[in-house]
Amino acid sequence: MDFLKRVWLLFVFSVIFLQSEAQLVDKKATAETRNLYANLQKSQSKKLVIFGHQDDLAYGVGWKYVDGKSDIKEVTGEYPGLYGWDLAGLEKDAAVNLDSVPFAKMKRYIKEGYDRGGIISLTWHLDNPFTGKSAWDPVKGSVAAILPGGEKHELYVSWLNKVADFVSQLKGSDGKAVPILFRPFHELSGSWFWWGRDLCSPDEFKQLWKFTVNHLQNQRHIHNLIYVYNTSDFASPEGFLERYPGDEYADVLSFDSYQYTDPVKDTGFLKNLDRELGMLEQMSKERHKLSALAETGYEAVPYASWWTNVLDKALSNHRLSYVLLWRNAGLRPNTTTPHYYAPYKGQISEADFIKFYKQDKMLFGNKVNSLKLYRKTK
Ligand code: BMA
Repeated sequence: MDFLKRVWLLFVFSVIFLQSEAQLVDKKATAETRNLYANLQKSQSKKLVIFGHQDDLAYGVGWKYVDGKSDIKEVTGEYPGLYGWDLAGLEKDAAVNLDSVPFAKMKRYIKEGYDRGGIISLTWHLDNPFTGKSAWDPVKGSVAAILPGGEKHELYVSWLNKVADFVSQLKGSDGKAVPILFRPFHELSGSWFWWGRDLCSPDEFKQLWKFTVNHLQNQRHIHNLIYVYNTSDFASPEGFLERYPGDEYADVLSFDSYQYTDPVKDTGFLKNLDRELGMLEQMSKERHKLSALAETGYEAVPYASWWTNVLDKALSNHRLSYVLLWRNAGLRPNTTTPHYYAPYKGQISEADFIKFYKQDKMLFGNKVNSLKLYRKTK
């Protein structure tokens, strides 16, 4: 082989190699964060799916703040593989988040989850800095007001700094910064939160996202975050990507989708979820990103075989790194119907959930622990 041919082949191989290597948004990410991302790319490519649950260790149906307790553990014998938490309230220096979880306890639960080898994800239903009301205050102009030069920009920066402080305090027993799947401005294609689709332009949204990432990384030197882009239900790749800030600003592509109708009479949810997961898989593959179903569920799971007859039927056709079920709040103040998305001991879908859990491809706490996600693997 002559010299030029060798140089050419070397060039071609390095291009292929570089493209197949998954790159994080944060080029200074900690070793544990990089390892987690690389290991999740591997488990996703093997069609393994990690099971997650919001607020799992804090409370469940009929109980609150009992050390070691978890509805998922009571039903399956194992903790979930991923634990979701929400930061809303931090911005106003509250001691508890919007669902009454004390931040001091949350820090401890995050440490416990990480020490067990599990994954942590964080959302932030932050108040509207423009109006001072809740996240569910869809007022046009709110995003514009917090961009650089906007009248509430400094206020937003001061809130973001509180998130940076919190996140930098999350350490495992090994003293390492706990890697976090950070999913800010979630369900961005809906219009129920102030950062939603009808309330700002795609360009304003992208500016907000980029500012947030750059500030955390470059001003606050936070290097344990994996950035999760998240829409609500979507009809096309174009719709999903309308507000996508670009491959250099997102590590995970995800969406949220809930069942609202009776699945026995209406198969719409299953068909739609299957279709969305297909589009997501394709978009993630093209960009070497992770995909996730970042929130799902059927409130109070009134259909006994929902897990195998609905959720699993959609999941099993696709590659995705994790699925997270929303919180088991039980009865909320001033309501008559219980609010929960995962079974508890005695719930009607318990037996079916156990079947779902027993599948090789579903990863709960023990299997996730054995994957050693924070270590470098070959
Ligand atoms: C919603 C409900 C609310 C909760 C909010 C943020 O879906 O669960 O009760 O306050 O999420 O966690």
